[in-house]
Amino acid sequence: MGDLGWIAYPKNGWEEIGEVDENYAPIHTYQVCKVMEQNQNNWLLTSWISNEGASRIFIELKFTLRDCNSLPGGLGTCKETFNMYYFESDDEDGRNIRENQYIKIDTIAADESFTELDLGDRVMKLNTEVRDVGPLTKKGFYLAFQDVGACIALVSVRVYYKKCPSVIRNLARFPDTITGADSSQLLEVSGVCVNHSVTDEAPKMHCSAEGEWLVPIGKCLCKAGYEEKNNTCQVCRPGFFKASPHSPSCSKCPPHSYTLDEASTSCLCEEHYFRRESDPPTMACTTPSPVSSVKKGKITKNSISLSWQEPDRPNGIILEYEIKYFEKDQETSYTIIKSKETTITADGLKPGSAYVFQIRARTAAGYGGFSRRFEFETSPVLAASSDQSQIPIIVVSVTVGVILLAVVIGFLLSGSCCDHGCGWASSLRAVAYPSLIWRCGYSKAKQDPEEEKMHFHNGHIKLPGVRTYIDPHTYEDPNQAVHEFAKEIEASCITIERVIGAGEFGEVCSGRLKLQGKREFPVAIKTLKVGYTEKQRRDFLGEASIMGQFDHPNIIHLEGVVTKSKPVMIVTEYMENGSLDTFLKKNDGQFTVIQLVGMLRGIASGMKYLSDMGYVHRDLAARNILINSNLVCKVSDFGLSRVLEDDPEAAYTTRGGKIPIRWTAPEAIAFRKFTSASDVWSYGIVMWEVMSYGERPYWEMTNQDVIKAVEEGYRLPSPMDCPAALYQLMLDCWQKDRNSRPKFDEIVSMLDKLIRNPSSLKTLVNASSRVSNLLVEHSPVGSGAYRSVGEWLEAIKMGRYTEIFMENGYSSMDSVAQVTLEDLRRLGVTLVGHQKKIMNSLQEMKVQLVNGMVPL
Ligand code: ACK
Repeated sequence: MGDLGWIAYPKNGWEEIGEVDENYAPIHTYQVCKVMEQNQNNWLLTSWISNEGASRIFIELKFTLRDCNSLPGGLGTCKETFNMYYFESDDEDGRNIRENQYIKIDTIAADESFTELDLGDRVMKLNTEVRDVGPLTKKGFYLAFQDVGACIALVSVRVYYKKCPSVIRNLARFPDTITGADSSQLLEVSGVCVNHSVTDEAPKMHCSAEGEWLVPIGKCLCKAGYEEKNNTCQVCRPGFFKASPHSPSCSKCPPHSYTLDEASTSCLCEEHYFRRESDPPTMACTTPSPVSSVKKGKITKNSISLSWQEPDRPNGIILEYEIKYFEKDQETSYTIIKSKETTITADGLKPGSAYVFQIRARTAAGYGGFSRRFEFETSPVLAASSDQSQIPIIVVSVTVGVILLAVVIGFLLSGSCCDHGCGWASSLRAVAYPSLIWRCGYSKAKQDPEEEKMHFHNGHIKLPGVRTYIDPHTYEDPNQAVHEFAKEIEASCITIERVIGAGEFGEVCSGRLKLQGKREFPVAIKTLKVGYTEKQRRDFLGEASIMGQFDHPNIIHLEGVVTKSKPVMIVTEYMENGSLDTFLKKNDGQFTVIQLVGMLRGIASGMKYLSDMGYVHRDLAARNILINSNLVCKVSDFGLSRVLEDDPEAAYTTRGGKIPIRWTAPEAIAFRKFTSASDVWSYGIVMWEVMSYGERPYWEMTNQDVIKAVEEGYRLPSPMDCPAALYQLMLDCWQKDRNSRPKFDEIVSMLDKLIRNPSSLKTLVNASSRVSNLLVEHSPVGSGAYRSVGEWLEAIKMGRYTEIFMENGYSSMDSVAQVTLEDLRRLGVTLVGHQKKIMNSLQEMKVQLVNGMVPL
């Protein structure tokens, strides 16, 4: 409302004028209307506008423009356009710019111009035009509007740039990022791990020219002692712990352990409970098992020999035993002996006395409990002692000697034994590997058990269960991607039975796969024809690298690949009923609505999974859905650039890309904006295909006509006998604004609701609304079969209204097309029967017109 400081010259050109908008709110406008005068050149310069660091800026103009035809005699000099320019400058004193220094942005024309009648009605036909300028190299710029003799009111000029707003993704914070200068440029932005998180793989995302974040790469993980909640890392509460960043969440302390602290990375063992150093922190704390069976050995008058057995569950290697003994009833005075063996001799005892023994074991975790008490008595002193006891001593000495000898020999041999040992180990391995190769089953390049557990991605550890799709293109060596995501199958495990179709790269066959330890089962086998180029091989296997990353009941399951022998093959689960479009065509009208919705639900669920993984399919269509004998639908046909190359439906667009036009969202056709939202559009088309049993979307219309019709707001009509709720869902998927389309998870829940409540599917789209749905937004009625309004009204026996129509400005079929029921009432067509007749006829005419494009 204030003084904008804009400059108009010449002074009698553009004028600043107070106006009111359609709601009678005051607005300022700049107006010029020198339509009657020759040689107009009126300039309006804005003040300096800072570009705030953006290198591409957008200018949205709102203006009205007077229709030259509506000006009496003004046609000679009247113009219906004006020009917009800009001039870059680092500061505000670039005002004295010569006209020829300005750079032209565009000539601006109106989509809608207004006539006198509109003015009388105070209806402003506001035009909105957006232009963009870039790359900008200075700090700011001026805009200029040049009028050359039009009647314009400039109502608003909005100057803005686009940015990808600050966001947290995969626990990394990405800053506000101004989009690049080029309209197709993606800016790679590095993320910073949120508090208490650490880098797993350097997090990156791409800021598109549209201000959208695309293609997240890498991620952060909450560090040990913290877990992920709502995009933040929250501390583990006392009693909980998280040992490593790779553990998904805080876990309760294992049995017999505790922690009183927050952010614990492990729990302490309760008193008398232990954990070995090598035990993982997830393991419960335990006590070593007590020694139970103690037997007496030789007893003399001064000594007692004992032996016992190692406990059944020692909870680790027993390092030594502790033997406590004392004379019965003299517990306060006891002796402790430590022994690594399971035998001891307690000597120096009193003859004929009872002794109590208790034994406990020690492991790395500490001592276990003492055994129960064992009581033994020494021999009494005999009057005449014999020296028989010497004999056992000699026997024992000989035995010990033999054992010692054995130990020494063993020790001497042990140096070379190690070599033997390693030799044996490696030769054992050498034996094991060939046997692995020859056995039918999966062989992996890496057999290291660590690597079985850990998943390596580009040198970074990736835990199983991380659910982000990795583009095989990110691998320098595509073969690495295949072997990372697909298992290698021995060709000898596959029996090919029949050719069932032709793929782009070679035949598709059915057959059987027999893996070791598994029953033979049917599979589909895609083959790569001989004489392929390296690129074809890469593209062919690219599909396996993608498919191998998915694990979902509604995504076709990859069994593995054959790459070590020829032909190169991709082996997937077998889907008895083949592709969905063919199957539905073959079984036209054979299924209940619930069965069809069940199929749609499956597809939506598979797509939800893919979109959660960050995978955009780009070629979702019934022909790319496979269906098995249980009518379970699975999304298939994954590829890279290839996706659109091998689809016979894909056509070249003016920009050179190949796109399956009928299934593709307008923004993807127009500027290759493929997102999960464009997949949702395609999903809507698949819904339509399913509900019409494999009918071809838009029938025989040409691709060009489809693009045009969709752009003009036309949408496919409801399939016959289609539940209204499903058709509404299709229309939602076909919203022009991709952000207004439902997300796949919403589609799944919506279909689930319908399945749970089948009566909601009873309301069908009736025939008349089916037809009217062909017409959305600006339907171009007017060039129909009737040459005049009179002829039309006569034909439907409503000729009596001709005069009223003409008097009220409905003189052409074009204007008649806009007539509403309200208008009819206003015109005095009050009989309901007549209103119906006129409205129905109008509708029929529109349908006939549209029929040219979209036959019913
Ligand atoms: O309609 P269809 O019988 O189903 O013909 C095509 C053909 O191969 C070429 O793609 C069929 N097909 C592809 N993958 C599979 C599969 N996993 N199970 C069964 N048939 C398949 C598809």
